[in-house]
Amino acid sequence: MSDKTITLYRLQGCPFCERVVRSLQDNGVEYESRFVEARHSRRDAVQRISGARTVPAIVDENTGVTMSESANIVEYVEATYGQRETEGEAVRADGGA
Ligand SMILES: N[C@@H](CCC(=O)N[C@@H](CS)C(=O)NCC(=O)O)C(=O)O
Repeated sequence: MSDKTITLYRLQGCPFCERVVRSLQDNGVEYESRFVEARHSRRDAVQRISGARTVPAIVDENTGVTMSESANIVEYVEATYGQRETEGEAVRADGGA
């Protein structure tokens, strides 16, 4: 669960972005999408936040983390917000208290 905003910079039809979307959804993480310019050269907003023009990129205000690269983002989301499933039952992060 997250209190502050996670922003996902993404592009319509981008398979790497969809992979991150799936990971956020699977882990019940709320996020805001920011769709970037299709033209690489016009992605100044992304470059300002991550240093690269590639999407996906996320900014997590909960942790202060900004990162690119879908595989790294998925790993980060699972490590930070991951929920385990045992015998078909979701294990709550707070232990069910
Ligand atoms: N290795 C990157 C690849 C991401 C990627 O190629 N994204 C495309 C959009 S689907 C992009 O932003 N291309 C422009 C660029 O590579 O600078 C990842 O897994 O996130």
